[in-house]
Amino acid sequence: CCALPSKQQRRFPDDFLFGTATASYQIEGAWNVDGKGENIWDHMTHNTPEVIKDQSNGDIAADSYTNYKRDVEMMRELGLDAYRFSLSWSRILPNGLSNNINEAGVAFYNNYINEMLKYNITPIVTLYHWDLPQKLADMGGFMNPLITDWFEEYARIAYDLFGDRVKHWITFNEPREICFEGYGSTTKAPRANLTDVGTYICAKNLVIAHAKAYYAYNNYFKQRQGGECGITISVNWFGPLTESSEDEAAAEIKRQSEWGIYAEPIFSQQGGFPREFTEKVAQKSVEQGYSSSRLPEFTEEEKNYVRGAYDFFGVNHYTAYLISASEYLSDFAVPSLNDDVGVGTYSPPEWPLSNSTWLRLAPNSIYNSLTHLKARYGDVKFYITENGWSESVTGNDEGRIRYYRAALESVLDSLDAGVNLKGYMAWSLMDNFEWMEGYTERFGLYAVDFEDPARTRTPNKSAFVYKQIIKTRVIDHDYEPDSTTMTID
Ligand code: GBH
Repeated sequence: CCALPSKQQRRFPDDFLFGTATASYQIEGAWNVDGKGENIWDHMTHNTPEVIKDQSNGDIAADSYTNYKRDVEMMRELGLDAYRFSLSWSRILPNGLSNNINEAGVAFYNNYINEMLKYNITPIVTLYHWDLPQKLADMGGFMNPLITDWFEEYARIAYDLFGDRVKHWITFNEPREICFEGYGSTTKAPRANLTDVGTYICAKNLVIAHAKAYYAYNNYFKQRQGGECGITISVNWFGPLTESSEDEAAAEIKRQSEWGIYAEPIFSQQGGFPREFTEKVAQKSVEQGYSSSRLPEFTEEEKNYVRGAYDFFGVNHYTAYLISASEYLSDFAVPSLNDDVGVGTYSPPEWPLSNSTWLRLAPNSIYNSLTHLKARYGDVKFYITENGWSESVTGNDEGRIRYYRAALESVLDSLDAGVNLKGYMAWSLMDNFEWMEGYTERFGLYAVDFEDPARTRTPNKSAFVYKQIIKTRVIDHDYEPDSTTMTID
């Protein structure tokens, strides 16, 4: 009788926001142009270039400061609903503090935002994606509790300047990378390597800074401006290597140490740091001769202030790891977060590897992460604020296409499971300065020619595939673009 559809194709909701994400230091360049102040990435790459794989820096990067209209043109070519980018704190406040607002920096962001709005592209703004004003680093950065006031003042200035047009605010990008990588080890600026307590002091100060910025928005701007404010946390999936209760417990403590110490204070009912992890650090600290735990406590007042300080949970998701209690081969510093946790991490070699050592295509990892977060924290509103794949090939980037299709199937599985997921941002719109990896790893839907003074951008095949998914709201695994020329539909 009737023609059945050849394939069961699931649709993304019409109001689901498809976007791409970038970060100021990774794309803008213009590091000392028009009054911008120095930040910790300018400082580190200029003073110790040897810490960056190719000795490069973000002085020019993709030069979005000059090319911002081309960036918006690419957003239009892709048919994006939204674009997530970050503000450079020291471009707006050159010394980090509120007394000196750099009008040229403000004008740049006004132009960028207005250009997006002209074409109905929704700006999603991150206040802090790792480029701390150097002056604030000189005063202790996230080790100094005053960071909570410095950040709140900066946030208020940003809401005041841009909040008439920006309705989605993200306070911090990836607390783990700020705290563990920047303060607890040496894998991000400022490379403080305070392995014993750096991560933990930063974690407490950061979640309080987030909460202050959240309440500043909620109490003084939200009614007039009508937007929302949340935080983005890196949530990779950490599952047990075997079904043993030891491995399950190991995976749980690993999750608590990776994202729980930032998510639990904000999103849980009870507030404060996660329980098992808190007990573990306390016990280790006693064994090591400390008279109190290396993990700071929250006062009851602080706990109550921070919990519930969100409108949404931004998730940066890339991959998964399998965790074991027994295969623990440690060359970790003692004391340190990894030593406190004391578990083994395993990456199955059969999971396809990207051009980054840490990034494999893991099955169902978005679904596993989001359903876990929903079970733990309740019916929170989520956005995936980053997800992407590095590849050495430009042009015919089949590995990236396979990754995005798999990821978006996992997004649909999450929606089917009732996760309140409102949008998805691909990392990244274009190739950019990949932190310690310099320009050796490429995540762009558009390739950037960093040898070319014009920083010409050229769409990879994945750009055409993503565009088709956004347009049709379905994933067609057989789709082949019939052209290599981009147009604006
Ligand atoms: C994101 O972090 C960042 O938000 C974004 O700026 C960045 O460009 C993107 O990832 C791609 O890397 O080299 O083994 O020490 C994702 C979390 C944490 C992943 C640090 C890479 C380094 C691991 N990142 N990690 S390793």
